[in-house]
Amino acid sequence: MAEGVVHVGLLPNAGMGHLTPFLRLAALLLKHNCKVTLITPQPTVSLAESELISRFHSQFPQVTRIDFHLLPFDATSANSTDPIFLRFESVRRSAHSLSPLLDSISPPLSALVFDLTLISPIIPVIETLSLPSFILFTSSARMFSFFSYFPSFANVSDHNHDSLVIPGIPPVPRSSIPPLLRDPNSIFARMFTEDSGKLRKFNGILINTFAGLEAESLEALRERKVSKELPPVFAIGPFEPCEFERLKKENSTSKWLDDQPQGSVVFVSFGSRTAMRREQIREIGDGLLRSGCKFLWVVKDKPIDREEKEGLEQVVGHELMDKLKEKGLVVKTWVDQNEILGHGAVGGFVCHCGWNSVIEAALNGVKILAWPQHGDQKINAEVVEMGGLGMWVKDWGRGEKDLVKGEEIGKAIRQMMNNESPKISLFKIQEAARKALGVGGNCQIMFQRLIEEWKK
Ligand code: BUP
Repeated sequence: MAEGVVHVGLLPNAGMGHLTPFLRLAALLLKHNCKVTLITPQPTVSLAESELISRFHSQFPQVTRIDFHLLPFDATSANSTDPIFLRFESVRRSAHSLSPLLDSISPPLSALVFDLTLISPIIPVIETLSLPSFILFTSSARMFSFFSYFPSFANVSDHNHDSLVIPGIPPVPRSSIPPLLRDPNSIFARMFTEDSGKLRKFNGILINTFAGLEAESLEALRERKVSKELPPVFAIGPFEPCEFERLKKENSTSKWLDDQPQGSVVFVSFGSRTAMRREQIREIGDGLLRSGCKFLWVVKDKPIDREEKEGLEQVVGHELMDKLKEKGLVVKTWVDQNEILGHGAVGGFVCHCGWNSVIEAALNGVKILAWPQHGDQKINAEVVEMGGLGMWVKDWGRGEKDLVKGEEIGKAIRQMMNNESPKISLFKIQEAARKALGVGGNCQIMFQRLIEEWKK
């Protein structure tokens, strides 16, 4: 390796929402002339992950690929049926075996960037190897503030107030707290409790965000209002989607979109891990018809693509499906979301507020109707609403069993598509995103700072 070249190891955890930003970061590091080694837990949970990893390595053969084979894991001991959480737990329990693997990498790593779900188990590894280490936090800066301030909340379930106060940022309403935090035995709550007080052990935190969307949270973090003990936070976003993510032409939806009028289509997707109940799926179908808009709707019936067995007609229902076909495009396969959001025919996005999706909407200047489902999504939906990227009907999905009726869905979609929400300031956000990415923009500045640090 040429002298002074930085070698970065990237260690994502399971799920497209975690893998995708790591691969985008890898592409950015290559652009900045770094050497990259990608360490991926194997086997992957979903087909989408293994296909994306293959496409990534075909485009970037210079990236060293290391498969991290997980140790046997008894899932019955983990108190969850969610395949992604189970994989998080399995990777955590295998993490100690990373020491010899990382130690054998040649030339040695200048730094390791790892997933936020691996905080506690990675500490003994980086301490043994004296390896500079950085967390890639795959959610918003607001969610990071909540996570890092978490040790200061005595006990979330005992908290009587309507909201949790975090210094420097607007309070987080109780209703936005990830529901799994109320079950102290859940994998999610255990990770949160075990990990959130240990951030000072690392050299820095990387977040895929930008000041045009999250100025207040970033300032509070920079000025150490949230916590005095935090390592430096690098806002290195927005990450741009890359060429290796593109699907083959025959899987593209752009042919259908090309025939639709400018800004007329609402895109509906709830991300890679949210499978809705059949009843709710059918209400969404009804809502789309009532909205009077054209639509492109990605239906998911199972949390993991390998388990999707039934066809669209069975999931949505034959009669409804016939009506839907006249007005829109309904699919049950992986789509090129970024191509869709970048198409001029798309005028709005009914979105679960997975953080990658929020950033992609901001980059493409597409307004959001937020319909958060679980995890960090309500906190991200607050960012969408406060930042002027979209609107949020907060009553939806309050009780996890609540059914949102088609009539309400249709009405909210119409409101969003007709720009009836005065707070939306799309153009400003898209401009700020472009500025952050441009020459001399914040993204470049942050990368230069990081690379200088890694060269030390
Ligand atoms: Br579904 C789907 N095509 O069909 P998020 C998703 N995506 O390109 P999530 C597609 O997957 P977490 C599809 O563009 C985004 O980059 C989408 O990540 C892409 O949500 C990514 O938005 C999904 O963060 O993950 O999948 O719910 O729970 O980790 O937020």
